[in-house]
Amino acid sequence: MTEWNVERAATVLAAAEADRADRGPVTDEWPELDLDTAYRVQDEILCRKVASGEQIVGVKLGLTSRAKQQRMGIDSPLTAWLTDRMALPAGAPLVTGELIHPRVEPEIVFVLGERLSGPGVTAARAMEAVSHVYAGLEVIDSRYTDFRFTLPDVVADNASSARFTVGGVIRKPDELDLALEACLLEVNGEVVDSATGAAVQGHPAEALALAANTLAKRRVVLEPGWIVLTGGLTDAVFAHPGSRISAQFANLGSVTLRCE
Ligand code: OOG
Ligand code: MG
Repeated sequence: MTEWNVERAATVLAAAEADRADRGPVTDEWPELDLDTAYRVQDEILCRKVASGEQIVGVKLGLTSRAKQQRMGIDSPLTAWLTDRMALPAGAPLVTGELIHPRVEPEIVFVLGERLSGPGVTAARAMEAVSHVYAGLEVIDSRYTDFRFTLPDVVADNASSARFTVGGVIRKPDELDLALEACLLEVNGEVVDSATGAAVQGHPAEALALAANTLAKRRVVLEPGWIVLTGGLTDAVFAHPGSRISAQFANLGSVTLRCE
């Protein structure tokens, strides 16, 4: 039997992504996989992506809202990497055939104007580092069958990251009360879910502070220009070919993905 290690887990998960072939949780075969090692798998997958020409554009938080935590059965937030390969330009379709079983979720997205480094970052300090706020849709595509995973599994799998897109309205952070920012999630013009920014850790700035503080333990500093996805406000919906998924925000405008 081959022994499990960081390299092997990275190879297996990268292959699942490249081949669009879902698989069982890594922890089924490697039950000793702990959280620190899972983050090393995540970093190893990132290193391989960077070596193949992708660029880091920021980070995402996952499992920051109760809606997401309850659906996935995991109650602790996590962080993962975003690369330029994942960014869908405005108006570009979501090509579902490139992915395994994509789901889409509405998120509040920050762009940093300054470096932000933990520990000790408060929500207020985090907001000072934000230059812009956008409406976003994240496309998640777990490499695990039926999105069934434990916390170390999903961390190793770069938190199911696949694609993301942001809306056309850019707001300054001090123009808005993001806790009260309302969002409707629509599929083919019908509202299927709704939330306010408070769904994400009470305020999306809390999620950003959490990212800065937990990434500090891995010696990662959030850099100016980085995008930060603060986590799904609602549960995610399946991206079926032919469907149109949009998030309508009260002040951040709307963002739509046409699924092919
Ligand atoms: C894990 C990724 C979670 C979020 O915004 O909560 C996430 C998953 O649900 O597959 O991106
Ligand atoms: Mg997300």
